[in-house]
Amino acid sequence: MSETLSKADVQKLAEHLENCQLEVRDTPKITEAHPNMTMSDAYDVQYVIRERKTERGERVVGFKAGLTSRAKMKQMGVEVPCYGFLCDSFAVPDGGEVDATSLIHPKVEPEIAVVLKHPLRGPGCHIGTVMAAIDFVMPAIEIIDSRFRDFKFDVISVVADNCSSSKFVVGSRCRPADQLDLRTLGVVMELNGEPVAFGAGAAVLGHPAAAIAMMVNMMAERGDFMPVGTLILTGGITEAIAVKAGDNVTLRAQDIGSVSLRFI
Ligand code: OOG
Ligand code: MG
Repeated sequence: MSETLSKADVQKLAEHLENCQLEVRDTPKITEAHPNMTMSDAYDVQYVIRERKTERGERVVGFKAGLTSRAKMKQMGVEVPCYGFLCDSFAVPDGGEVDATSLIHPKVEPEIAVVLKHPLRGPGCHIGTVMAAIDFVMPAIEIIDSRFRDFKFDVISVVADNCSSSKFVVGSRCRPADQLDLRTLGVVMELNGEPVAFGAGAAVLGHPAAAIAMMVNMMAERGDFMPVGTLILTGGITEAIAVKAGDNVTLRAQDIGSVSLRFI
């Protein structure tokens, strides 16, 4: 798909969306003002946001898949999976605190995360290559915070907005992938001690490694790849749950331990 936005418009939209994140304010979805924007334009905007962050000294430590489960697609009304980047500044320590006033309207989602021991490059990346490249698997809670008003967007807007990326926390019990069945690996997410979301790895495109292969092949279209040591969030297994100051969130994952955080 070719681009319809000028370089100046891409820069302007990237600056606008990143400022909404930094200044904790929402915005109407950007396709309202740019109805002809393409997916390629949207990734151009996302990559400029990435450049803006790295130019300020942030490090890209990983990538995330978005909208890879039916539950997420249904909740957001968007049926197309997408990917975004994760910076070191997004990381929250396990058991740590997140200041709810630093976010617009945060939601949490249970995810399976992996770290790579080999680089992954498309095209032609498949589950087998991905499994061979995984060093270990960890439970993760992703905190998403769309910059769009009322969390309402289309796929073009959400890709430009780095797929709502905001914060993430990963567990510290690292298990090699060959000791786990990522399809049947179960997760229970608790909000203030109440179980609120349940699922298993297969909810993510049938197998979390399939989501990674898909991302790698999409990245290849832009000449991008995943280096050794990349952290990957494979996508929300269940619908995302809204949170506010005072909430405690714990994810209990089968065989790979638990991870938690608190909103203050
Ligand atoms: C888009 C990001 C989706 C996931 O895991 O599906 C995502 C959104 O729902 O705001 O991170
Ligand atoms: Mg997610």
